Amino acid sequence: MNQNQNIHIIGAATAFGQPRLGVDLGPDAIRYAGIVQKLKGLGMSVVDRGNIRGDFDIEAGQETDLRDDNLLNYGAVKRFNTALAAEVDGSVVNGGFPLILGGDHSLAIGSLAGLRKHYDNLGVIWYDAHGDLNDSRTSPTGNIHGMPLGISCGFGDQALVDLYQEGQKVRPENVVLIGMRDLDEGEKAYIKENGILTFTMMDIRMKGIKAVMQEAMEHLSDKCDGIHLSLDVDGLDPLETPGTGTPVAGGLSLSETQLAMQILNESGRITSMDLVEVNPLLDDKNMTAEKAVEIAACLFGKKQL
Ligand code: B3U
Ligand code: MN
Ligand code: MN
Repeated sequence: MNQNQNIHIIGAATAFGQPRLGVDLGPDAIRYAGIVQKLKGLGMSVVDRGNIRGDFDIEAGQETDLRDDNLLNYGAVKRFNTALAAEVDGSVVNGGFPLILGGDHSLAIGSLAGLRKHYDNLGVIWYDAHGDLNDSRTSPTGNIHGMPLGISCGFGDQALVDLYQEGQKVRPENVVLIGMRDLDEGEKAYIKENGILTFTMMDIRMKGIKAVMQEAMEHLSDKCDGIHLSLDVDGLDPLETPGTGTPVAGGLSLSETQLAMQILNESGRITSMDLVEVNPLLDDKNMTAEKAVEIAACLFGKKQL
């Protein structure tokens, strides 16, 4: 990581991509857990650009382009992400490292759309229990937080695919999935058809997280002009990060995640990050937000003793 980099914290206070209230409080929970002080303590320059909310009341219920009822809160997700994309774009224009705090994972539609303006071959590391590769036909829930990576790869509702800038934002061959243990049938088919490099929890148990992260970076380093880390705290085991809406047992430990972040830091190649799905209303004494701060600190150079 470039030590001179100016971190721009962007609070993406959205819960529209899923049904559980409180994930929109995630950015503030992570602030209360001390993210700004922690990153400044590592010598980073940090600017908190506040929260994106968006003005959703005025047009609520007046969607004209929704032809599909398995895309819940469609209009709100679309408007929120358009605002977020502009903010992320502006951050990069101003020389920042966008650190987007969520909020549910539908926010990655906006962060990747904003980043697309600056990268022709953006790599994406998707650290998550889930693939988030559904579209409205394959989704078992209609929750858009299960779809952002598919949408960003150009698969799904056309207006969401075309959000902020027309077309695909990320090529599937530039994506690496890490921590997978809850994939829907349609997602498995999409991964296979597109040859997405995927590390399930079983792969991680067999190879170790160090080898997995090295393989991920080897896959992306030469061909990508930037690498975005999209980290869903449900990638970790729910014993570590209970404050999240769709916990799945058998996940990564905090120490594996610390090591993964250290390897990414040492690569010097990560150019932006989403840190998502922290829900303080489901948490135990804000411990999930505290873990989120620790994860970010390791990405920005904190070393274990
Ligand atoms: N794959 C399921 C569950 C899910 C996806 N992302 C989260 N949960 N967080 C779905 O709803 O698409
Ligand atoms: Mn996710
Ligand atoms: Mn997830």
